[in-house]
Amino acid sequence: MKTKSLRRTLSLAVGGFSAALALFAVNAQAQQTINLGHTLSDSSHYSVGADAFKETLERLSNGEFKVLEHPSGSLGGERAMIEGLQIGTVDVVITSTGPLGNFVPETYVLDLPFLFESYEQARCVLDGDIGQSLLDKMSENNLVGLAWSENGFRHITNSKRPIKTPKDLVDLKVRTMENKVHMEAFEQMDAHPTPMAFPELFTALQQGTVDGQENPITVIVATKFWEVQDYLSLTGHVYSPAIVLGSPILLDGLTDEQRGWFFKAAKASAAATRAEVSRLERDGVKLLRDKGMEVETDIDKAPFKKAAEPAYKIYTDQYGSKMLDLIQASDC
Ligand code: EAX
Repeated sequence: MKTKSLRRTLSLAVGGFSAALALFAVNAQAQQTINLGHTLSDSSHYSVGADAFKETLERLSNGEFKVLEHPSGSLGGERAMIEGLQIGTVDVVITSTGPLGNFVPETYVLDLPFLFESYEQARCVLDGDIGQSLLDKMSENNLVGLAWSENGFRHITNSKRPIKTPKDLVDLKVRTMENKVHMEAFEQMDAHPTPMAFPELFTALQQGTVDGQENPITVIVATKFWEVQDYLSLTGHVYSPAIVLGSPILLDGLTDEQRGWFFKAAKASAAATRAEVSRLERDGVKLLRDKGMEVETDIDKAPFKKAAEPAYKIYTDQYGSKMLDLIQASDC
């Protein structure tokens, strides 16, 4: 009798233990870590967006997904991270369109200089049918376009001289993104465009491998470029979108509900990033002046636009004018 009850207690205990183990296994299996990468510092507008992505996805999924943020290019430059999405070594990336045209040529249109005149116009186009059709193109190229986010209007910095007209760019070594439309535009302005991944840029400026670079106020602030660049010219020569991209290897394996959480998290990320871009557009220039940069605000954009014009023909000769016409004819 005694033995029997002992056996029963034991078997209950064992049963309870395996139930607990099974539950643990379910939890362990159900909680999936999502690796999110971007190239900017943990104080940047991308990090604000990454935090919003994390908060939203973890909340909507009730902890089923846990997001691990990898800022500062710790997973590589933007081109390398996009490749990572395609082979499944990275799950989510916040990136500029810099290297994106190499994967999805339709996005080159967005890199044309002076395409957009204001944040309102750019956001309106990206939030409408045109932006959606470009996001849809991602899936034809082994990527998932989750949401358009924002980097900002790009301006030129350098260590040599104030830039007021395209002539001031002659013979200046300017780092550009690994993007042929950008390179073409700088070539037309008689600068020496030097394509380079972002994580290499600070050192290249420091060592004088290049004299200058171009990026939005957001990036100039987040990367402390004042430490290696004396002059900033508010050329606003191109609007630089950002995009939240997902890995098809991850997303194709999820349920519709789970995928929906990723899209919502990306939208929340984009909204938070855009708000931070707007804040830095208000406060950033003063901060950069306080840090010692000489800022040229009074830039006549007409000669820059003229100098960039051939880039449009080179683009349309290769990719046609359909996308460009659509953007220029939009109500935005
Ligand atoms: O996406 O490469 C660049 O200059 C980008 O603007 C930067 O990585 C943020």
